[in-house]
Amino acid sequence: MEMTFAMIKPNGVRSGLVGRILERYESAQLSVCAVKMHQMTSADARGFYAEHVEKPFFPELEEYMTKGPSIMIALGGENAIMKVRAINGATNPAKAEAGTIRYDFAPSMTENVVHSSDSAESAAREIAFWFKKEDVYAYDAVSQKACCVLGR
Ligand code: FUP
Repeated sequence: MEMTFAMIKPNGVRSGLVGRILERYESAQLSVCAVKMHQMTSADARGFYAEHVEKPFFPELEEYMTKGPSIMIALGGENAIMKVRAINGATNPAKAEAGTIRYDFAPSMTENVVHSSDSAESAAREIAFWFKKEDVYAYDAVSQKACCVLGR
């Protein structure tokens, strides 16, 4: 059982895709373990995308990510990290497989609608970046699929 971080980016929220995107994750036996809506500041974007700050595409990415609220989500379940990457599709929607979120909804590489962690290390960093520990519910506590987990 593992946890990953996913985000519905500003154009996904603005286009009314929140319900449809969450449905895809939940239909894949993933549980929402934490969720919040938040509009990134420039400081947020620089921290969250620290590895990209010096890249040529960063100014455009920063503008996009700060222009409206996103939905931040921690998702738990079996193989959660790779499952969500597969459901989202390739970073560049032109290369995304049919039936993925980016194939269906993303207009461009910059405005690619969703994010998800690419490794266990990224997942841990990204969940901690957006959520306080006590606001992330254990997968088992949410899904009730394992016994003996009470509260958080
Ligand atoms: P991903 O792992 O799919 O979130 O993608 P990356 O971490 O490589 O990139 C983060 C975001 O930067 C992407 F969602 C879109 C943007 N990006 C570009 O706009 N151009 C690039 O060449 C690479 C990434």
